[in-house]
Amino acid sequence: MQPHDQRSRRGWARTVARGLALCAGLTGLTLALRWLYLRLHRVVLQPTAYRTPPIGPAAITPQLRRLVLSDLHLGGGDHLDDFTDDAALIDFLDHYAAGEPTELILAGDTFEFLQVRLPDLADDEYSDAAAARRLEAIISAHVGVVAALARFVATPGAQLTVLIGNHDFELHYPAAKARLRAALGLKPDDGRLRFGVSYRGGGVYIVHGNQFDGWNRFAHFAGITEPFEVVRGTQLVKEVINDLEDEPLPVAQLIDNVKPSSAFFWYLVALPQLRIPAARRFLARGVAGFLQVMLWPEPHHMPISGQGPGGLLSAPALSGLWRWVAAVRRGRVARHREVARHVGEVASAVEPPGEMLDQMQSEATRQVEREVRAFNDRFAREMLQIARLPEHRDVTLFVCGHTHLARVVPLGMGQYYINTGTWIEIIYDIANMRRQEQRFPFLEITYPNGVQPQGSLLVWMGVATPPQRWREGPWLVPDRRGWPVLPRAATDRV
Ligand SMILES: [Mn+2]
Repeated sequence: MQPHDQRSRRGWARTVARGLALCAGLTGLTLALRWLYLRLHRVVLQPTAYRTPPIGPAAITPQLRRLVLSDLHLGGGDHLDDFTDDAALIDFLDHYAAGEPTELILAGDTFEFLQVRLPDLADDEYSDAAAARRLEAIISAHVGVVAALARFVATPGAQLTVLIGNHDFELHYPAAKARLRAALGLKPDDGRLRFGVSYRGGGVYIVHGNQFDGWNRFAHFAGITEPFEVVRGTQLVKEVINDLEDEPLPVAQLIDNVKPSSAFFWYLVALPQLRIPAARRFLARGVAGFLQVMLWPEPHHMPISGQGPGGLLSAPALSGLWRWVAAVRRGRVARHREVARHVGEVASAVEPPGEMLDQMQSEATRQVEREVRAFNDRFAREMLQIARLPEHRDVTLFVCGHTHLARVVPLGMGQYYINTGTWIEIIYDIANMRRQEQRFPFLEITYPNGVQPQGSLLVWMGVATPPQRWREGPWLVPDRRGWPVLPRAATDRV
C-alpha cells in the first residue's frame, strides 16, 4: 500500500468523524432548544381564577359508605358518544346508591367534553361559555342519568363528589359547574354537590390518574390557565380521533377507547383486514394524524380568545398578535387534518404484499401488549410511591381510573391500589374485536370496624342480581400467532 493512499484514507476517516460529530452536535442542540422551548412555554401558562381545590380530610364525613365510579365518558349523544348504557347506570343509582346515606364519587372523565362537537361552536374554543354549552349538550343527551343523579342527591345523607379528569377538565369553568348544579335541582351554595381535583380522607386517596400518564399530564391540573392547556392526549382526540370515527369501519367507533394514547399508532397498525382498502385508508389517516400530533413540540394552545397569555404579554397592544397566532394555529390544524385525509385516500389505493402485512400486524400486536402492560404497571408504581409518603400512613385505599382497566393491586403494609375501570365498552383484542365481559365496575367502601375503610371492587349486574366481585385480569397474553388475547384461565373462571 502506498503511503499516499494511507494518508488520504486517514484524511477521509477524519472527515467522516468530523461529519458525525457535527451531526451529533446539531442533534444535541436541536434537543436542547426543544427542551428550552417547552420549558419556557410552561412558564408562560398563567393560572386563572377558574380552579377547583382538592378535597381534604376536614371536608370528608367519616365512616360514610362511599361508591366510586370513573370514566363514564357521557357524551353528546351522537356517534362520538361512547356511553350507551344509561339504563344500567340509572338502575345502579336508583337501586344501589340510594337507600342508605352514601357518598357517590365520580372519579374523573365522567363527562366527555372532548368529543362534543357543536355546529356553532369552534372545536378549539375554550371559555366559560363554551364549557357550559358542551356540558348542556351532554346533559340533554343523558337526561335519564341526570334525573337519577338528581334523585340520588335528594335522598337523605347523600353526597355527590365529582373529581376532574382529563376529558372533563373544562369542569374547572364555573359556568359548567353551575350548569350541572342547576340540572340536579340544587341551589348554588348547596354542598351536596362538590367538585375536586383530588380526594383524601376517610382512609382513602382518590385522583383521576391522568397525571400519571405523560400524554395526559397537565402542567397545571388544578385549574384553567391562560393560554388554555391542551395536552397531547386531548389533541389526539380532538384533531385525529374524532375525524377517524367518521370512517365506515366497525372498529372506528371503538378506536378512541384504546389506552394508552401513546400506543395508538400500534393499535392502528395491528388492525386486521388491512387487505380491505377502507381499513388501509383508516390506518394511514390515523397514522398521519398521530405523527403530526407527536412531532409538533407544542404541549398546549396559544390563546384563542385573543386575550393573551397573561401578565405583561397580555398588554392590549399585543392582542392582535395573539389573534394572529391563534389563526395560524387553526390553519395549521386544518391543514394537518386535510393531509391526513389525503394520505388515507392514497393508502387505500395501494396494496402491500400480504406477507408484509401479516408480519407488521403481529409485531404491532406484541407492541400494543407491551405498552398496555407497561402503562398499567406504571400506574401501580406511581400509586406505590404516593402510598409510601409519610402523610399517607393512615390511608389504605389508593384509587384512580383513567386506564379503563379495573384492578386491585396489593401495595404491601395493608395498602391497596384500586383502579375503578370504565363504564364504556372497550376492546381487549383489536384483531378479533373481542370486548370485555365484565362491565360496570365500581368500588364500594365501607367501615365495618370503625375508621379503617374496607374496599370491594364490584360489578353491577342489574337489579335482579347482587353485585359480583370483580375478577382479576384479564391480562392480554399473546396466543400462538402472537395476537394478544384473554388468558384462558380468566375467561373460564366465572
Ligand atoms: Mn382519563
